[in-house]
Amino acid sequence: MAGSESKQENQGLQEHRVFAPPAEFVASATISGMDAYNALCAEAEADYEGFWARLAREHLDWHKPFTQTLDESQAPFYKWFADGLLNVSYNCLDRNVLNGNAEKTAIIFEADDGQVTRANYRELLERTSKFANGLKARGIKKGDRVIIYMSMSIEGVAAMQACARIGATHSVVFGGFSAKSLQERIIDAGAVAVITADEQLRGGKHLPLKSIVDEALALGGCESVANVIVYKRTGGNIAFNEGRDVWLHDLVDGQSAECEPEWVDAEHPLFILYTSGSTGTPKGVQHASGGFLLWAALTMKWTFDIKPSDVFWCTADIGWVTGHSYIAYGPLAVGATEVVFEGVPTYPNAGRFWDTIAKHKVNIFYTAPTAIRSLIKAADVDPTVHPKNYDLSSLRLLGTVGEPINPEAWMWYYNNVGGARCPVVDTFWQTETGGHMITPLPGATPMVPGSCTLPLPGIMTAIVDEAGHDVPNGQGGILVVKRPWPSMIRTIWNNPERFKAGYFPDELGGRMYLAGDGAIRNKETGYFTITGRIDDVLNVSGHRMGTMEIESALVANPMVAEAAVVGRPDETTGESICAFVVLKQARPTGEDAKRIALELRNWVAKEIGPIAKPKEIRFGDNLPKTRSGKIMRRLLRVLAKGETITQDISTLENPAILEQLKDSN
Ligand code: 6R9
Repeated sequence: MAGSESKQENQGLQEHRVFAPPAEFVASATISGMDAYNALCAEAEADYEGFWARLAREHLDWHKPFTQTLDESQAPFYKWFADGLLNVSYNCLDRNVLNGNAEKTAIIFEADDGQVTRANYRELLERTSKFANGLKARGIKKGDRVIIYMSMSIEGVAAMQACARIGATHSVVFGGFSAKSLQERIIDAGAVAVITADEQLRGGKHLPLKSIVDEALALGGCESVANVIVYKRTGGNIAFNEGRDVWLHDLVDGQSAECEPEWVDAEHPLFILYTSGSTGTPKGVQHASGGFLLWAALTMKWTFDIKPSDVFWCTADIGWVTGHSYIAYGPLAVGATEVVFEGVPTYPNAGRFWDTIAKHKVNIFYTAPTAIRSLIKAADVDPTVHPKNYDLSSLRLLGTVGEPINPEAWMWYYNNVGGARCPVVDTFWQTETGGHMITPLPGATPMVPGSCTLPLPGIMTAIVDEAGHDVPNGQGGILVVKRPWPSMIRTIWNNPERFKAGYFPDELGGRMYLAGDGAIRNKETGYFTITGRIDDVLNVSGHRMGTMEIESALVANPMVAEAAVVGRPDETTGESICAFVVLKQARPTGEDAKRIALELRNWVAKEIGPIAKPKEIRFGDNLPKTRSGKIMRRLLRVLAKGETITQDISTLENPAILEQLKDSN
């Protein structure tokens, strides 16, 4: 199981280049040198609860202090700081205004077309408060769920903050998801409102949002939604359902710029974020207010070494967890200035990231390996968009997230973007973990390309075998976290059983958090290298997708009898989706096969969203199955890669099918 995809593992093991953090960086770092790191780890080891209690008191403002740090009585439904009262938006906004940072820029908004607008902390607080008062005026209150299906914008961040301010639990749905995906999330969350924009602008194109909301609501089952709040982004033509729909500018018009925060207990659900698992429909990962915010703020200081003068830029979308922790909450909780970017890395050309870094004098830049790989390619084709043509001297720290970074891409990023002067933090974490788990500290950890190095202080990661026993360094296994931590997933919305079975399986004793990734530690250094998912979750361009979800979407098409989806390594996107399909009609060939494949790809885009489109679809009369009827996905994975099958196929019912599925249409 773990380590079956051994390429990354080998890369991690064979990588001998070590990059010490630059001396000037170490000198001014929040965690300066390995001794400081080790001291924090020792503090956590010696008094785990005391360690977290100290940090929670130092880094968050509490309306009412907590008296109990960790409550394990309902494990694995852990509670942190449970009797403390706080408000997340107060900690992100009011706190900075009161600390003398009212006029400091909170957000530099870089629009798709390059236009720039700014909001300082005072303005962001006012906009959030008006938004919050507007929500209240529409009857939205503490505990309600609100779906946010928005373009990247100051309003998107304000929408999240406004929900937090009134104690409503938001669930942001990435703007690339289809009406059907949106509908499923609305229903599962039981949302009372949807916040959206008329359209979004990406790469010069107008993409619909509001009309997709209309479509989702029309699919049925969404009767709970009484309000659709629409931010006018483009002025595009949209339908308006008077009574239900309201423009954001009308909602906030006349509202007071002051809104007393709703003080919630630390365990109050701040948000639900849907993510893919190995089986079934996407699961609503539920996060708690206090623990999540603590870790978002603390990792800004530890991993990103954020300083008051820094301009921070995380290129993620607020529809993913990275955009929650490192756009909507973390940077604001520490009073930083951040860039919020609406566009895409390749518009107006593939130099957009580098140009934007130069334009806003970005100091800390955080992006995905898939973006780096595609920009390496683009710079090969068109040397004018190579980072060397841009003034990137403001950069002092680089980060990556979402998938393993191959050492070659790491080196390119380090040399060409960071000028061999900026540490690179390869941050391993998940929607469920709320923030970074295993990552270098830029002023302490010697870096090895392709390794996320060591866990953060207080994060008790380990590698175990399938019975939950520790494996020695140098031996691959299953990545687990042995103790609860404040920003961990609390439950799966509406499905505590799935939470327990999926993340705290009895096989591992029921108290270890199962990450779903394989990992290996280097024999000498103990450094972690993530070897990839051990379940049926794919990672395409850093987006998580379940093979089952895509299979279900394909099978929902009336032409399709059966489908199996596998991932295969892809130079740019990390993994890509390959689907093997059996139609109800005879197996198509030639032009027919091409036409139907295109139709099915578009079908999947409609069912789930364009990010789930298979890159390739192959048709067969059947699928390779065991005698008991199980599809042998491991064989399909080999075929998808274009390799020949060397494994044992004696249990295969119909070996002849392999020949048919071996080639692309
Ligand atoms: C934050 C985020 C989580 C999955 C995770 C793992 C992969 C993320 C990684 C990494 C290797 C890294 N992953 N960061 N693999 N190195 N630095 O991406 O959350 O969308 O939930 O994905 O992504 O497989 O399990 P999410």
